[in-house]
This record gives sequence, C-alpha cells and structure tokens, in this order.
Amino acid sequence: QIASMPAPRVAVVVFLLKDRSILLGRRRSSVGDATFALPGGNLEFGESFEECAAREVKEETGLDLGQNKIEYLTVTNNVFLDQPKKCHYVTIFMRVVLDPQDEQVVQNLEPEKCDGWDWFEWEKLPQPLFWPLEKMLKGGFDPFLR
Ligand code: 8DG
Ligand code: MG
Ligand code: MG
Repeated sequence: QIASMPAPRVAVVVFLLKDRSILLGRRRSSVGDATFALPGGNLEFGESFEECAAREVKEETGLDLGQNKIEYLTVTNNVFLDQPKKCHYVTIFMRVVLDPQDEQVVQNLEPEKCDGWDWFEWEKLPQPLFWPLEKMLKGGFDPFLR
C-alpha cells in the first residue's frame, strides 16, 4: 500500500424500490460529482448493515424505513483513483421494497451533498449514473429480481 493512500472503507447504499421505480439523487461530492447515486454512506463503528442503511436513508431523505424489511443484495469493490480525492470503498448494496401506498414524502436533507432525490422508472434511469452503479447495471444486475 502506498503511504499516501487512505485505507479502504465500507459503505452501505440502498436500492429503495417503489412500484417499478428506484430513488436516486445527483451527487455533490468530490467523488462522483454530478452523477446519479443511491442514498447511503459510511458504515459507522458497531453498526449492522441494516442499521446503517436505515440511518443513512433517514439522514439523507427523511424517509423512515420503520418496519420495512432491509435485505442484503450484493457487495462490490470500488477503487476511485481518478478522483480529486482518491478513495477505495467496499460497497454493500441493500434493498427496501416500499409499499406503493406509502405516502412519506422524500426530502433533500443534505442539499450540500445532493441536488435532490427523485423516483426514476427502472426502464428510464437518468444519466450519468455514479460509476459503481453503472458498472453493476451494465453487468446485468437487477435489484427487482432475486
Ligand atoms: P456519511 O458522512 O453520511 O457517512 O457519508 P456520505 O457523505 O453519505 O457518503 P457517500 O459518498 O454518499 O457514500 C460513501 C461512499 O459509498 C461513496 O463515496 C462511494 C460509495 N458508493 C458506491 N456506490 C454508491 C451509491 O450508489 N451511492 C452512494 N451514496 N455511495 C456509493 O460505491
Ligand atoms: Mg450520508
Ligand atoms: Mg451519502
């Protein structure tokens, strides 16, 4: 490991599914700026993946996952070398299927980190996607299956 490189970190991100849509927000960050990404963030000391997923979703969107089932989907390894701030994330992808009748309104609670959240139909995702997400979807990953 090169001395100036930070250690790899663990992120937990969430596919929030509602009908045939997923929740994405345009990032404001030194990593993946202006690309569309899932809600999520850094795993904190002592947290379970599910706790981290619920906390990040609440902090970033105001959505309360309540008793919704939070499921593990997959993990990917993401090395960001060509970013202003080089970093390496092991990213855990979780899934929550919201009730189509759920009336909670999504809020942009961290506007310095995100331009805003929106529901996007799976067949009409916005561009550009944050590359860890792009890479998965190009590889055929479908969060609605399995
Ligand atoms: P925190 O302070 O709230 O813990 O962190 P954050 O500001 O919410 O972190 P983040 O950048 O949103 O997420 C942490 C890392 O997770 C991000 O830098 C790279 C990795 N990551 C992926 N895919 C995705 C994704 O789709 N969405 C988000 N938010 N992060 C992702 O590999
Ligand atoms: Mg966060
Ligand atoms: Mg985040």
